[in-house]
Amino acid sequence: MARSQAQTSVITIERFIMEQERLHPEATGELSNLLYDLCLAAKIISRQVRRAGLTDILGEIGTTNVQGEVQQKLDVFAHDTVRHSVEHTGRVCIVASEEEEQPIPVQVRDDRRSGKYVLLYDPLDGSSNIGVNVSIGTIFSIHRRNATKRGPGSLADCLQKGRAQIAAGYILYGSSTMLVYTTGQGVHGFTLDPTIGEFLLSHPDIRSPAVGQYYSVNESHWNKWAPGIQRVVGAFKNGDHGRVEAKNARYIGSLVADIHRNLMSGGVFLYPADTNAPQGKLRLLYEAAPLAFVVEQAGGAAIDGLGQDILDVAPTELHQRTPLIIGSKQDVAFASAVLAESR
Ligand code: AHM
Ligand code: MG
Repeated sequence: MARSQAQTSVITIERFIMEQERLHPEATGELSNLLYDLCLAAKIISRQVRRAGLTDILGEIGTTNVQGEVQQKLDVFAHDTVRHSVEHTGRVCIVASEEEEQPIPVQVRDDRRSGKYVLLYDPLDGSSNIGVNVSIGTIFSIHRRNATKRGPGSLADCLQKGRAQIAAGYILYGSSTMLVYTTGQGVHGFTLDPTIGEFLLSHPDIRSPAVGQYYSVNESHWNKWAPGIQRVVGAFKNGDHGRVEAKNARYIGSLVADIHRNLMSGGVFLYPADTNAPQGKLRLLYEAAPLAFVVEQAGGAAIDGLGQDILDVAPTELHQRTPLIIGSKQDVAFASAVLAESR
């Protein structure tokens, strides 16, 4: 009896989202439906990512496969899949993706019913890792439209502070496919069961350890960093007189995978500015802000190393870059203090 109950008492992501929505009597269900749309996109992208190693057999990118379909690059495929899964539903007024220079206003058939939400996403982050079978991810960020009221949204609707996000999350195509998201009430993780095609609640209420065991940074850039960053990374590596213990290093070079590992096990990830990339490499709206929302909701922190929390940075450009230090709260606080002393 107990055994069969355990086997059937799984919580699908649909049920979880619905139960969360019931906590908000004012909710219209539109955000829930948008999250369902993203789940569907995640499953489609996951299926395609799982076949990535077969492109040599089934057809090269740009060639026509046996079904007569042109093989798309996976990041373009992921961009289109997310876009197509949300643009006909009337729930979003504009989408913007790291793959596309300009935001894509969503035309609405009926002007009285214009989408309430703005979707920003990085369709396939770490795509240079696809060819070598290393984990990659999709990152998404949802805002309420705030600049326009009806019709398609505008660039100004996209340029909101991370603090205004109403939901954010990521999909990690790793040893299993996971979807991790927050709507501001903790962080919850779901694992895709490929046999039934459902995301099942596997990691409820994820909490980031206050002090991390790992530091994650591309140390090949050491000579291009400012002295303050060198002090911070040196302290994570060697310890700093009781202020911080020496940590172990882990760096995949695939942001979602690096952040996910550190979220689960405790750690700090850094992508600082350097002399070649004075604004840093990562994008504020598609990468830093959504991941900062997730990590803060799990009890961690995220800063730009220039004196601001990532969630308080006001974007001025769609593809704006930012330095990023993110992860376990005490480690980020230590980095912040050392950088302030070095300024
Ligand atoms: P991408 O958006 O072009 O995929 O680049 C972002 C990726 C992140 O996943 C990762 O954290 C970073 O680039 C790694 O950069 P580097 O190779 O300089 O360490
Ligand atoms: Mg990216």
